[in-house]
Amino acid sequence: MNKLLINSGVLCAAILGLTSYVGAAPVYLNNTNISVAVGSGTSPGSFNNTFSGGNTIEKVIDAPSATATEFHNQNTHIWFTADNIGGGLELLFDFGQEYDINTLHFWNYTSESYDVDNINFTFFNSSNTQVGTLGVQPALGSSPGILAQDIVLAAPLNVQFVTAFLTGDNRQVDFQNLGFTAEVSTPRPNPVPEPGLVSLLALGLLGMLVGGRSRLL
Ligand SMILES: [Ca+2]
Ligand SMILES: [Ca+2]
Repeated sequence: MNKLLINSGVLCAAILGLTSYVGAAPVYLNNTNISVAVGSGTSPGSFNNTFSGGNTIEKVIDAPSATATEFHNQNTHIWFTADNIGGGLELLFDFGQEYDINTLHFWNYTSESYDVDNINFTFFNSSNTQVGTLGVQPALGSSPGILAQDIVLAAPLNVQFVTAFLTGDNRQVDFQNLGFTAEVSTPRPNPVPEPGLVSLLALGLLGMLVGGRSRLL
């Protein structure tokens, strides 16, 4: 076989190896891959029947997908009533690793009398360094089947921990789920090619030069 052809093959293989590094696919984060807890920043108030019947705060992240429909009942929703205006519920999310958030999903209650009116988010990376904040005034939930409102975000990146403070203008905080679609963060800056690949590429280039010269001779 022609030496130039062989060396071109080696070169192509090396280039393919370098360019095969691609970002991870977006995933919906729920109770199968993240955790949620009630934060100590929660105001004095009542959880009403949120925890009755053995239910836990995991009800916040139990939607199977971002497009899931949820119906309002004692086993699906969270209902917190703050003692004072301005008081609210604090939730702490732990993603287990850093993600770049693409979309925020929120399944709100269906009427103004109990729905969530404002959410203040604070985002932190794996070192617990703050990487962003966001204020959201969510829409009312659809009825009777409650679908998520999707809020597309260009950032934040490299998020592992999220704090969300949810309030209602009338002290009521009632909703079904809070979710995120995100991609596992890639190391930044872009990773350096492995030494083996660099050597292979150099070898391919050298081979092409030698091969080209021998054809000229
Ligand atoms: Ca739920
Ligand atoms: Ca309201």
